[in-house]
Amino acid sequence: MGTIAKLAVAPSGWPTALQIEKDTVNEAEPQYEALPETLPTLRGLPERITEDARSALRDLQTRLVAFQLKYQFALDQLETKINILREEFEHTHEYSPIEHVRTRLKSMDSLLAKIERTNCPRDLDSVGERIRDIAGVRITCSFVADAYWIADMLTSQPDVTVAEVKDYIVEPKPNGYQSLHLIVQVPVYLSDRTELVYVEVQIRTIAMDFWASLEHKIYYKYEGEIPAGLRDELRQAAIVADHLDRTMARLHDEVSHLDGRHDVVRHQRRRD
Ligand code: 0O2
Repeated sequence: MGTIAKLAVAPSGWPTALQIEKDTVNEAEPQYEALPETLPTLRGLPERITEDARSALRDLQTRLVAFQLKYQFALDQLETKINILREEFEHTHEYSPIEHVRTRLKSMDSLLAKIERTNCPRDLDSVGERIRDIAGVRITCSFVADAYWIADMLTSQPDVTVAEVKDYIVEPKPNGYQSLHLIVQVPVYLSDRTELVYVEVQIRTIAMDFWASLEHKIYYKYEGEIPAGLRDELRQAAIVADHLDRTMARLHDEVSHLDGRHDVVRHQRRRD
């Protein structure tokens, strides 16, 4: 399947924690489905549509695909950067702070919903400037310290510009959500120009990711109106996940004292 066809059917959301088990660990290959019958196409238009209207629609379709493509290219670039960091680190230290990497392009439905919700003007320039999570990368790591370390390694690269940081690890959302969110811009070099493209990078531990995946499902199941009892249980579960992260980090640090290799890694991290 060519890139354009793949883009048109990119999945609407992030893979869930349950799907992660099926994926190959440490591989960042997005999954695409077969081309659906419902894909917007010019073939189904009624005969009476004028040639001018057809040509306008064709032009719109070309511009929309080009718009999506640049986000796919930005994702490809970030994925490559992350894979290089992971492979180089594994080679040097026989250890990687990066457990899983997932990417997604926002589906057209959720993009249109967000345009509506945020009263964004309906031209592609405004959408590209205001809606900054059309392309998303989610990185899962073992320990909280790794999340910051990965963020530092990525954002210290000269062609990655940080536009926004939301640290829901230091300040979790009231519902218990924890994650480190970065909005970065990366240059995409096209045949006749260079475009700076926004990508949302979410970095979180496996425990935070497990919680967020389940909460996301529950949120959609109840269409945003989660019953109070369930909300309380989710908050409790977030506290348990946080406790697990702290315990695992402490145990890891304790064991690291017995393991010179990890000592070097931790020491370097602190120094950086
Ligand atoms: P999806 O399907 O994951 O892409 P907004 O982007 O407008 O919704 P904001 O304030 O601009 O929100 O950005 P923020 O807070 O950084 O959140 C963006 C993304 O973070 C969300 O994208 C979710 O992926 C994730 N997220 C934020 N808060 C929560 C939460 O309480 N629970 C869970 N499970 N995920 C959260 P989308 O577009 O909502 O969804």
